[in-house]
Amino acid sequence: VNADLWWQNAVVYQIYPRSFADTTGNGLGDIKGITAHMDYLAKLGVDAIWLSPFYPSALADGGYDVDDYRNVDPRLGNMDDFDQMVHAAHERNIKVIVDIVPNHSSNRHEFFKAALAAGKGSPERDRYIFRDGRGENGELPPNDWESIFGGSAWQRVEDGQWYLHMFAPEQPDWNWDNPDVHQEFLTTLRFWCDHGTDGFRVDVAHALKKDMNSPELDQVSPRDGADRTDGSHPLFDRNEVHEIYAQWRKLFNEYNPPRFAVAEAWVHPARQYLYASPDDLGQIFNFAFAMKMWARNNFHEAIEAGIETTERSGSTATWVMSNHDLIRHASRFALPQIQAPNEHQIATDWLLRDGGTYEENRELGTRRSRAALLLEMALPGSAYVYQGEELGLFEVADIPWDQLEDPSAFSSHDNGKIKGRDGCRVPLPWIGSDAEGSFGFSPENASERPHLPQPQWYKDFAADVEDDDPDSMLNLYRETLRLRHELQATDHTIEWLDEDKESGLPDGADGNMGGVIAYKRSNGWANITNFSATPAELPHGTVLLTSGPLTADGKLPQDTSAWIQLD
Ligand code: TEU
Repeated sequence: VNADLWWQNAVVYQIYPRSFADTTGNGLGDIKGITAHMDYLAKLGVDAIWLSPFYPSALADGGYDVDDYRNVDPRLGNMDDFDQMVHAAHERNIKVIVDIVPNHSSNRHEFFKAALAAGKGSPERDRYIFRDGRGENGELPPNDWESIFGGSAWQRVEDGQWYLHMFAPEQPDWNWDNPDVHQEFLTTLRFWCDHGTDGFRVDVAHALKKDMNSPELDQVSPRDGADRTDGSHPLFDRNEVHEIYAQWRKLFNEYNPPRFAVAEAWVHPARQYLYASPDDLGQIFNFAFAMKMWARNNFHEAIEAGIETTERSGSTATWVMSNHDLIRHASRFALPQIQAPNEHQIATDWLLRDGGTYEENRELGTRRSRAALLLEMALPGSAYVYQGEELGLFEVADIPWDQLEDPSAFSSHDNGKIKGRDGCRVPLPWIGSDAEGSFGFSPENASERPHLPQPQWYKDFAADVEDDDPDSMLNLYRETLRLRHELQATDHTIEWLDEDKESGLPDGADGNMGGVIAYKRSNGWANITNFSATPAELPHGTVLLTSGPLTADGKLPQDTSAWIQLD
């Protein structure tokens, strides 16, 4: 195996640094907290960690509002801590990926302050997207666009001009028609490569280039996303964005090994290969996998979309069940009527419903999560695991409104049900017996509480509790990742075993997740998952791993997966 291609079948563990582990007691996770848990990550069996932003930030959007791209938030540590963390990871053969946020900076970035100070028409202002307003005195925004978090996508500044922000007002969009912006990001990428970083996750990679002269501007809005898949939409997934990534790729390839990159780009499956090509970023998240994981959809389509991107790009597929933007999948699966992952809408009532329903739901969500893990991990390509999913954590549905942090919650507040993305970002439980404290997230003498409140049920999900329990989610993840390494085939193909795959799929109206999903790898390693109500026959071979017990007559019950070495 070519060592440069370490990422092709990697299991990448996403760390949301402010919620991982706090060593200073300020209630925010920090870089040293990651270093302190490197053995935990090594034992889990991950090949790489990806760190969500840890840069200086006012946290208007959980750190995706970056003040300074080439530094560590002082509350999270400093560059020495970062270097030590990379060293500790590399010692254990774990790669380090950082998050790069090129669509927007924060409004506290040095360049944005300069843009405000230098005024209208200045070269400094041209690094962002400033326009005059409409109306007699320019008091109306340049157009009626809504931002992705809700509200106008334009914010007025003191001299009367308006700047574009696709996300929060604190996140002004960079102008990628300006060469300074290109230069600034090349400098930043080089900075992190030189600090030993192995790769980058590129935030909203499909949004950087906008055609602000398009005659169609009044028919589109950032909030609506891209509805066209030929590269001609004025705001998203424009072909010119690949000129940027071709330049980045040249820089990445100057390094040994070449640096890795994965695009976060919500584009049509038919356009994904452009980002995944070897001349481009090289890999792209396949969100179809997460999106199809609920009633009335089918996995076959999502898996085929991922494999197709592989074939068209020469990259490998990616699989994502959860991340810091999506409702935790254990919760999505715990409902008879499974929720879409990005609706940010966990009704507080179901989780807390009286009469034992909560326990029942919890059991269902756990069982389906275990089955989904085996389904995911036998697939070729990279699997992205979000911190806490290895503990089987549920969404924290009952964070009081006044303690929420996420801007997507506040902007939709009047709906009364949208609680935003904080429920999957609650600081991790490490020590179950520390229920009076912070479940081991912060040190004992901490001066601050964890930045989001932890629920009491965390006591059952803490890492030390699960470590001791052979049947825990944590130990299933460890065993699954270990076997996945051992069994990995040399190619990136699958062959479906459930030939009549269409007819096997119920429509999910009764709340189940689909039918029987079975495939094999070229070396005879097969996964069979049964999401239907009828117990399924196992194919002939040796059972290597199951997500739960088989029936008395050796069949695979509902919501269970098995790995088989075929005869
Ligand atoms: O997300 C991009 C993005 O499109 C999401 O915001 C998505 O639309 C939203 O979560 C609704 O599902 C990236 C980051 O992952 C996210 O955390 C940031 O808020 C966003 O970019 C802005 O930087």
